[in-house]
Amino acid sequence: MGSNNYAREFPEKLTVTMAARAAHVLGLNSDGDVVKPARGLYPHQWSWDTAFIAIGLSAIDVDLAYRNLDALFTGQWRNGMVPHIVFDPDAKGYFPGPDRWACAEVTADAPAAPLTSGICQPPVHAIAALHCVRAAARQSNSTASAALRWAETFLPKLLSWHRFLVRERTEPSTGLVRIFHGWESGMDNSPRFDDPYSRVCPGPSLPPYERRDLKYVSDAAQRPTNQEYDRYLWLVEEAKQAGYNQQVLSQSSSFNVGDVFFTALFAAANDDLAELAALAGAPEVAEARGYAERARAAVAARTGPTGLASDIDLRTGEDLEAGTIAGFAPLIAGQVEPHELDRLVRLLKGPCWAGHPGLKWALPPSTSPCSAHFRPRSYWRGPVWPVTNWLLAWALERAGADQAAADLRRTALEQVAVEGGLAEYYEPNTGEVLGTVNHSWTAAVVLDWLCGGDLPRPAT
Ligand code: 9WN
Repeated sequence: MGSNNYAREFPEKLTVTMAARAAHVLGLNSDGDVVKPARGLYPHQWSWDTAFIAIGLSAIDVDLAYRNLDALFTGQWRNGMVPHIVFDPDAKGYFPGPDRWACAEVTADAPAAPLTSGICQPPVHAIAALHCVRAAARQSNSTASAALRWAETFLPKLLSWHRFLVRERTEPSTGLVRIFHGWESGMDNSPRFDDPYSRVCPGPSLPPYERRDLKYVSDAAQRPTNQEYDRYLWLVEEAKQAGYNQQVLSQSSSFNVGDVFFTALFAAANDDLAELAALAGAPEVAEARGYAERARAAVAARTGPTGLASDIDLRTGEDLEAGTIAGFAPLIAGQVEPHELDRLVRLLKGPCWAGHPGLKWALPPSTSPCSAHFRPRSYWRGPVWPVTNWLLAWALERAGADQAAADLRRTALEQVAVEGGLAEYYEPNTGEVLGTVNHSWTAAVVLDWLCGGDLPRPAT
């Protein structure tokens, strides 16, 4: 599914300025070919960031997009897991770094080089790969054939990653992908995880540590709290203790959540994997379709009467209803019935989400402003994230809700244009830029919105 090209709806000067700025930010955050999420705060390669970065890069340099995906997968584990961070040995200053994870010391599954973290993030890489291949196909015959050659080399790595998630992470009774750390969701301190985290009790053996993230944000309230960090670090100790063995962790981890948003992205990624396999003439089309169907069914089973889905705490069986953007998992998972789509669009535009009267921009915050958990400045507890706007708009367009997708993208672009910066996240009531101001995935989604997709069609 190609994105619409919003360049045709913005004044040319603004489009050129924003696109140039977005490309500049990606350059600013690059070390050689590898685009990191942000200088200072995130100086290594992150897993799902890399997929969005590739999507943005595909509009301007598709070979560079492939190289970023390939670089990430040099850190792929022998069991297929794509780690959430691939460390750059020359970049210092992020905590927890490779010493704290100690993956290669603890398990033969982890590569000795490059060093990596020991958990994963949402599997959006097949979505990015297909996006790149389609972008290349629109550019020229030679880029189209080069794209197929690249896809043939990338496909086995994607398959091994998806098979890991099926074999090691799919919880049999719910069919949901389980996560052992809030970082795996990509929505670290979302109130989705408050209850499960309340049961993570750091022991006295938690080694001392110094947070580095607070050096890079102007206000600590925009980041997770120290108590949350203790729990994050404790889970790293538990994972090491289990030798990063997934079966052991499924019994021992004090955080064990069936994540509906992760599972929904897995469904969508398998649809795209099936399409990539078909394009490359590979035999795994039916396998990927089967994974997609099962993941979609698991999300559907967690969808309540409101139309939104909820996570489950697999340790206690508790439903985790927190009014977060992850509730839109059924939209992300795809193949929603027309009446469900209507309802999801109404909810998304309605007074508890993008239509809330207190919001500066009609964009869905990470937590509903109607929820008691809503905190407008605190990371995944309320701010608006351009990257989730991209995902929702992409899913709406894929479902055929073109107008809703167009409205969301246009407003998201306007927000970035007016508020300035290519921020990691935005305060929903005031529009203030929060987190890092030159964030790669924000730059990448802006580039895709402005320059990706089909070229503008002449008016008829
Ligand atoms: C921990 C890089 C990453 C994103 C996550 C986001 C944040 C890291 C952190 O930054 O997490 O992985 O240190 O806060 O929550 O989604 O991938 O941009």
